[in-house]
Amino acid sequence: MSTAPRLFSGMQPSADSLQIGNYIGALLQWREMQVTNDAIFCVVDLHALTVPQDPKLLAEQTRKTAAQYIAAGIDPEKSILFVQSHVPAHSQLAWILNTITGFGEASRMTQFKDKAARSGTDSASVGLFAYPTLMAADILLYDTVVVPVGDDQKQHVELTRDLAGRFNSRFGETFVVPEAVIMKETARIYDLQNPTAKMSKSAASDAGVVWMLDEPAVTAKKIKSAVTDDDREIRFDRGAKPGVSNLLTILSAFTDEPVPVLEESFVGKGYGDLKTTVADAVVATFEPMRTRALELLEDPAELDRILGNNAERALAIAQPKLETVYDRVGLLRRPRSR
Ligand code: ATP
Ligand code: LTN
Repeated sequence: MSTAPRLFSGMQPSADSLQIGNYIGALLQWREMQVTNDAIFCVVDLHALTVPQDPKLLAEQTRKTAAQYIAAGIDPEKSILFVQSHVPAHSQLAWILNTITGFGEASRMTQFKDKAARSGTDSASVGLFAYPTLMAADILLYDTVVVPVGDDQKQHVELTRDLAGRFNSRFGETFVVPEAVIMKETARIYDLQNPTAKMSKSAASDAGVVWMLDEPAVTAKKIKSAVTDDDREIRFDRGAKPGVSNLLTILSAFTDEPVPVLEESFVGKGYGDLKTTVADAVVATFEPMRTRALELLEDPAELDRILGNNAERALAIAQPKLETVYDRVGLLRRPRSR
């Protein structure tokens, strides 16, 4: 038995490729945290269904997302890396949690309010409304202690903590109350063409999005076309110089050099030098990852074997927890036929 703290995190398979923000804001940190934690990483395909997806694409996007986790250094032997829908206990526990979640409480979730406002509240689904209780199920099934997420998910982890406490006091000690570990704000990456908007997998235009699976020449071209400003100074100033600041953040993440050291090294140099340096650093890291991901995708049977084994490992933890929950709330156990 491992005594390292249990960690759980996930990402939606909402595109073919992950973007540089997913890498810097999530994968890079997951890779470091898997060393000292008993980590579980999930491709949350059920969550992706909360907004319309193309059924012809979703399964492939799920495979591709898993391949990119591995290519970026998530170790499916040490950590558990699995697909959410392969472990039915997630939907089953989510239902139970729905029954102890207040309608008003769920209505206060800002991600729901934002996403519903974007699609028009009437066309938002009940699934989108219940997104946070499915996320709570993901976390609580595994006795998770540590939940690394971006700032935007903090409210969902707070809800998860409230639900765990509520369940425990109504039905007896069952769940571990988890802690959010908020990823560094300095790891937030912005769109290269619109450097005040967060870079996102589902951006309307992909001109300012750097994909892990882009060909190196495309990546370099996008970075060299990044929007900057009319000034000439290479200095971090998020308000006055969002484009240059974004490039410095990216370079800092890929080289492990603090931003002030980078600023110093660019004294007397121009934006062209900065962009070339960033493009080289990103390509040097992403090219081998892209190659590895494509290799994994060329052998779907091997990838499926990995995902199948890992789903079994997840199931072995989740199923007994679900059974305890069913007992605690008073569901009749299914008689086993002999
Ligand atoms: P979507 O557009 O489908 O919402 P997304 O690219 O915004 O996708 P998510 O799937 O919501 O990404 O998030 C996955 C992880 O990547 C989260 O941990 C999130 O904090 C991180 N992440 C996403 N975009 C960025 C970004 N621009 N900068 C830093 N981290 C990011
Ligand atoms: N909602 C998260 C993805 C997610 C998650 C989780 C993160 C689903 N289930 C459990 C941590 C723990 C997101 O959009 N980044």
